[in-house]
Amino acid sequence: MKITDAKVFVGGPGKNYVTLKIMTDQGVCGLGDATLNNRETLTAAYLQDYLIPNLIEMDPRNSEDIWQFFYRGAYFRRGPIAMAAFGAIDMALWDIKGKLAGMPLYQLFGGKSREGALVYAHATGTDLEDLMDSIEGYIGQGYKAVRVQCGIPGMPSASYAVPESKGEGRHYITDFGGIRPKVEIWDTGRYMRYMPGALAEVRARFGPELHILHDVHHRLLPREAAEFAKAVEPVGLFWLEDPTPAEDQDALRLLRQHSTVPVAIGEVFNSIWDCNKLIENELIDFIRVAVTYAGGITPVKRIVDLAGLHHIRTGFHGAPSHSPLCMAAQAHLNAWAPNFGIQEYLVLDTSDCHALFPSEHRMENGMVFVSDAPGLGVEFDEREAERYSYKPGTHPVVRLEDGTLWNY
Ligand code: CS2
Ligand code: MG
Repeated sequence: MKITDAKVFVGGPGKNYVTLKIMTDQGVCGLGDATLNNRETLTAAYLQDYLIPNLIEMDPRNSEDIWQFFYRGAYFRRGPIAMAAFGAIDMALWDIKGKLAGMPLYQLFGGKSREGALVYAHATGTDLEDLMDSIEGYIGQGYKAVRVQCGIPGMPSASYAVPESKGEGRHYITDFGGIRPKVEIWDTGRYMRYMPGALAEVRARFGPELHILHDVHHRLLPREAAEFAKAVEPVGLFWLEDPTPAEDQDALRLLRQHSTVPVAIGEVFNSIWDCNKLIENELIDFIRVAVTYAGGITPVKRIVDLAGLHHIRTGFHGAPSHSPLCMAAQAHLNAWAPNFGIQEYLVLDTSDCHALFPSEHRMENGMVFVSDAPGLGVEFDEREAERYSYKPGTHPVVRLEDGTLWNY
């Protein structure tokens, strides 16, 4: 069996999805996601200029060897662009494997450990009352878990994931006004003084059953993160996400010594080497890698297994950063993983998105139910794709009030 061709598409409804389609001499095709938020043309170029020409003639069934060939063959290791491009190939090869076997991917991993997988939505508000309305809306739709973020009084500009006007509902991070980022101003003191009380009010309003998550987006230093974790302990968070900068695998030690708040980290990690110490030292409770950025199903399954040995559960990244293909790969892992925790879920439900990526994966009452179709269980409508093209966009950048650049 041989790979005969592969194509890359960039574009989508409100997003620049980077979609890879691998064709074989037996008529079976595979799909994969290489969407790297706000740097989408780069993964597409890596695929087109180097990886696809090497893929032609390879046997698509040897997904492990192909992954090793590209990873080791690059010599310069890791990095989000390379890993997202390898991730798309790996996903597509698993898709082909599933179609050849006539089985959904979760069957190839070991079958289902659960029927539905718990998901969380993003509730946001310009202020606390606006946030409460947003949470109520999600509870009304059947969600059992919400990530909560709100504006902070006196903060010089909107904070991470906070909409600019009231009742805006969903907040999309990417600004499609070009590639020059807007600047947000951040004040750690204001955040530290306000947010623990705000989270306590959310708990008081919605009672003990609701799973409440909160994302710090890497903005605190290790000592500040430890103080913040202690302050929010009475809230009973499901998790505190990215309290510290992600590069430093020792940064969570102090927090761990002072608090039992569950910690989630990993949406920016590209490999097992970014989180092996966090996992082995049991400094976290949830690992948040995404199948795309972390190099595909093959390496992510290894991370999930390592995490399982250390009582760490999954909480895969699922921001609008990822296409329904990545979300499908994660839906199959979520159905199987003995150490599944929760899934962030913000993608599969828009009608334009569904028209571009038709599938039987479905969301109901705050749970995702995986499709039983062979492979990933997602199609790609190439005629529908003609409606879209690449649009430059960017995240904001963050500065302190004196101008110092900070972590977005
Ligand atoms: C976030 C992301 O979903 C999350 O938890 O932290 O929205 C993140 O900001 C984006 O993926 C950045 O591209
Ligand atoms: Mg996050």
